[in-house]
Amino acid sequence: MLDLAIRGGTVVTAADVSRCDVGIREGRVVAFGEAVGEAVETIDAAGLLVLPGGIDSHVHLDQYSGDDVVMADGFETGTRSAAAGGNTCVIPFALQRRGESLRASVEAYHAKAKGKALVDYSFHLIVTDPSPAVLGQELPALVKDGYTSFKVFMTYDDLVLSDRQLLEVFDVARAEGALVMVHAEGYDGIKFMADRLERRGETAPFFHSTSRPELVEREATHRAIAHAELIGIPIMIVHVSGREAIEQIEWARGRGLRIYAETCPQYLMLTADDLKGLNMDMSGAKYVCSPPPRDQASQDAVWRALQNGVFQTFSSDHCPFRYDDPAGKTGPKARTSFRWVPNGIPGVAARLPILFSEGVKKGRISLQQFVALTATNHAKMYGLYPKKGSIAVGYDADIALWDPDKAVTLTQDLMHHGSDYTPYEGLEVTGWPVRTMVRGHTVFVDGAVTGEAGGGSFVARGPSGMI
Ligand code: DUC
Ligand code: ZN
Ligand code: ZN
Repeated sequence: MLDLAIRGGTVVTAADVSRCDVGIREGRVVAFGEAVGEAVETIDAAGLLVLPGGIDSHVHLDQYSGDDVVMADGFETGTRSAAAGGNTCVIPFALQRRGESLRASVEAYHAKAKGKALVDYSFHLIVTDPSPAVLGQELPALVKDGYTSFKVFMTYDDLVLSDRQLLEVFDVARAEGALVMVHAEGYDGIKFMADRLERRGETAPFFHSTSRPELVEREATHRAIAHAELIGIPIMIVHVSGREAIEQIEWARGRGLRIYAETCPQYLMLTADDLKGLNMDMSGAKYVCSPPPRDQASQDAVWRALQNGVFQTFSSDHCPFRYDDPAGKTGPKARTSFRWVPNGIPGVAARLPILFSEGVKKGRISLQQFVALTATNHAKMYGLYPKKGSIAVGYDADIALWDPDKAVTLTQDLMHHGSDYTPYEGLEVTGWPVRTMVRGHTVFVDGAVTGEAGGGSFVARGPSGMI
């Protein structure tokens, strides 16, 4: 006897679309076919799509962001928002602060998450202080413990690594079989531009985008690729914003290098003009993220790259701050210059509806590409496969039921997050997750969050399936 049967839906994986039932027992898929037999509970999925739950492999939750700044989501509200957006697993970051042991930072993030999450979660490491102990002992031990990916930054005073340090981290990743995610924006170019803009009195949030033009992203992307080639590892370039970085990635692929890439909803839906707000007022801060949104030509390039396989993953880069809050986007320091506006926007709940509506419904990508870009490839890239990321016998029953024709206007209320705004307010989408199930348990249904804090579990990850 099954615990649960999902009957009559259209099941989509990264490979196939089929009309069949899904049988679930003890949180896992155990049967898949025309008729899966008796079950204690049945969900009628007629007219619905049965998709692997979204895996968002790039979210920030409860992450230290400066002494006077507070991130708007911890693990409870952030994963509630994830569930409301059709996601069953998220991978946030454990940030090492300089001088801190990496192991201690991982333990600190576990403490933040304990008993809070509604969906399953894992951690990428952010390495900011690659000391001999971190490189020689901590990273190798943490990779063995299931933290098989780490992010490095090429910008930000508190996070930036030198080229030498990047090479050293890359070398450890090679030796340990870990995947490095790179934030590719050049530190000195940004600093130079920001100083010059401030001297000219150009301090409104809009100038955040001027201070980080595409070419600083292009230059850093090229440099990261060169370092990866020198060491002989694949890398993942995260949050790619536009055509200049895409050209570098395509160039590298043409040379036979395994350079992976991720993009995010903001690079499809927003442009630098959004940062102007109303007449260059502070409301532009709602759209300040890094890299910044670009222009129409770059949006077009991002769509093409999603279609032709340049991007493996589509993530939210959910990095939420409140707008009307002294600890958020409009704090006293942020009002003095774009330089101090916290970088990041919420998006974990909006990611899937945006790509479904703008991508699948508008005929730009197939349903199978949607599943690959939002779930399967995340699982393969970050070592969650073959446990998560698809619907198949033996996999966790992480499933989202979608009404492909439901028309919805995105509003703050629908996001269920801790931020006080969504950058996508008013966007009309077609297609909506009507039920989200984590290991067979419904955590969101018909607009209501039903999951409980602590229902989500930590998942130790294996090596990337892509290296
Ligand atoms: N990088 C991210 O990955 N997220 C938000 C801000 C940033 O710089
Ligand atoms: Zn980043
Ligand atoms: Zn991010």
